[in-house]
Amino acid sequence: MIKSLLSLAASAAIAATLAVSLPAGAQQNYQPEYRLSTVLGTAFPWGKGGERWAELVKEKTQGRINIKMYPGTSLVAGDQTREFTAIRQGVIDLAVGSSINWSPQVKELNLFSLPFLMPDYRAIDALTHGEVGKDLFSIIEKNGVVPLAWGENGFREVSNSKREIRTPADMKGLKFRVVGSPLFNDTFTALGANPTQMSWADAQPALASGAVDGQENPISVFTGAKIHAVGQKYLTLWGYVADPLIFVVNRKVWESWSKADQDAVRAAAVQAGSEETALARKGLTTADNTVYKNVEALGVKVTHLSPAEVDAFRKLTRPTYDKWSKTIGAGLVKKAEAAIAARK
Ligand code: X2X
Repeated sequence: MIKSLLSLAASAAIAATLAVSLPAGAQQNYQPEYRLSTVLGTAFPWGKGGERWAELVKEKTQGRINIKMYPGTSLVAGDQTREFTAIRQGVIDLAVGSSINWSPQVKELNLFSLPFLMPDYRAIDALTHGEVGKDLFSIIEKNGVVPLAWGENGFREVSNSKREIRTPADMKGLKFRVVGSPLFNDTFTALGANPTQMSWADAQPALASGAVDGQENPISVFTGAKIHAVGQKYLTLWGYVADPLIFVVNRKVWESWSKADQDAVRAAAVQAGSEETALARKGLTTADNTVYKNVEALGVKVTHLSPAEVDAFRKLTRPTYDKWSKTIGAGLVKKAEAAIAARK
């Protein structure tokens, strides 16, 4: 009797110690670690954004939520077009992902890949920070994933190893690595080029070996991955599409957190997203164009197109725009066009 009372007291003491050693407010169903997926690591604004989100979450939840980042989409073996499904299924707990990589599952996200829809940064902001952004978040939510904030990969510029691109004719026959949304195949085919889809993990060796002649990515990716060093000597600034990044959480994980912690994770995502966007745009504006200068200093020929030159590309890709508008939804595309026309 005394013995069992003693052991009862002992286990109560152990329980009390355990409760004390848990951080304030932590619930038993919190995991010791949450897995955050990104494509790019900390050599790029994208990975820095993920790292910053994790850091801010830790701070704002007093360590209750501990996030580890897995760049290289390593949680899905580099297959970035499977990332969204993995978040939905809980293989991934959180992600900072590109609209392009998730568009095979969320077809409305193809909006940002419509060629020449967004002429400048204000146009991107008019979409992501307006009604269109809200609509897209509710679509993502309906797909079983909780969206919290926007970030940015950037305007995607075209590079290659063969020759300067000034007109669509210059692209004829060139082999380009394109990302995993079929819309990109259509766009490059319409321009007379030879597109081939592959993951970012496969793209780098393909560029290095010359299996492909060119690629398209934001300049921060071009410089971060140092692809000038594998012969990408020509870079044309045509700004034909831009991909925002979206900060999201798996729904079950989200629902396992207290309201206060949900608010903290959301506030951290908004802050990390806006810092990341600023970083992605740094040096790429008329006020500060140091990035272009730095790329030229690497021996890359940087070609700026005039509005008339851009029009030639726009004209040839218009049928692709129209075809994909139907897939995205004519109503959403109209709303986006109106928001861009009215941008401040
Ligand atoms: O694969 C790409 O080109 C990248 C890194 O930009 C994306 O993940 C969309």
